[in-house]
Amino acid sequence: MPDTLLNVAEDVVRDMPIISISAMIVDVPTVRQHKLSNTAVAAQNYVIVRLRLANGVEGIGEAATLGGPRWAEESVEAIKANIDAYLAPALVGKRADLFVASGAVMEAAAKRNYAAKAAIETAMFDAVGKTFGLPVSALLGGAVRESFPVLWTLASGDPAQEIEEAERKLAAGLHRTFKIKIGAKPPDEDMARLTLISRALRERAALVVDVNQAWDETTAMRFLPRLRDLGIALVEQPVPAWNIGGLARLRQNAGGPPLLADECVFTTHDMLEVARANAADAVSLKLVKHGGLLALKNVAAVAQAAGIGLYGGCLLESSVGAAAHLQVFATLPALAWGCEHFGPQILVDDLVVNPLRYENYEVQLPAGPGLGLVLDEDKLKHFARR
Ligand code: MUC
Ligand code: MG
Repeated sequence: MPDTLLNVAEDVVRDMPIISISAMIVDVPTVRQHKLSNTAVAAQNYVIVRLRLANGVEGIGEAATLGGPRWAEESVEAIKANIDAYLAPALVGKRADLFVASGAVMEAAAKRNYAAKAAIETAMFDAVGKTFGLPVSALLGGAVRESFPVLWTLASGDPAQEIEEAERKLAAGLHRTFKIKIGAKPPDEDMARLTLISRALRERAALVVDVNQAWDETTAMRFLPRLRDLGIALVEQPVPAWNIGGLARLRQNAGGPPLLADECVFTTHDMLEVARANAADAVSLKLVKHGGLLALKNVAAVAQAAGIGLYGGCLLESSVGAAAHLQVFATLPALAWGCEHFGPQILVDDLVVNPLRYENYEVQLPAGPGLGLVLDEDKLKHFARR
């Protein structure tokens, strides 16, 4: 037997235990207010996780929220509390490279808490990748793409501002697909807003909308054909997350654009239910919903088995969370609907010294070991909640 291989394995076992996990809350203002159907934000709140291995390497991860516990049930305060009191104590001393076993440890320590678990698992992958000099994508099966078509979301609610913002993005070669957040206002007002945006942009850009669960089935049945006539290419989560039957009926009978499942798919079980009901054309994949990089791949596999397209979703992450998504998106055999990781660009500043790069309507997969990022300690201090 080649001794050297055995020696390497012994080193790995010795070096891989997690010796500490810390969680800090940061609040980063956005360049403008971002309005969804059920909340509006002027700052993004994140928990940054720092996880240290016995070999001295530090891994980082991020849990994003949107408007406190309004988009999903986790707030940054709850995420930090549950990491500090339950998840970190359960994992300290365990080997960071045993990702599946660690997932089971976290599952036993806390139910759901998907954003918290995803941030910790991301930090484990980052630390192990840095230890071996490998990008996280290599640990997840290897990258099949190095850059991703990326959209920009229009969400001020003011169509004149939104058209001007989209024109700037188009002129800069940054984005040519725009997602418009609707559902905060009555549907007729949204249709008037979308008519202006569609008239101004539809010849030069693809348009999609996100209703964020705001309509009931009857309203959606009435307005989905209007969205099709306005040239909308995809409609995200028009009805409440619980109404998977309604989503299926709309997909079959409304004659509207293709439907994207978002808030109705957190777990593999949710994905299976949507697939069985033929309720969606595509699914939005997000670490905060699925609970980690491996779980995201599992949800993607269920979708793919059912012929449901994959879309790289976001929750307005900074470069830390966005890079984690790109590392796993890079390994998906198909990502038919592109991605929406424009988050770092809507923040007044980023948390790393080497932010994600955007060019030619795409966002680049960072190079280098782990996530490929280096935290900016000054910025972290500046945005840390006191
Ligand atoms: C969501 O529901 O998709 C992602 C982009 C954006 O503007 O809002 C988020 C959440
Ligand atoms: Mg959505």
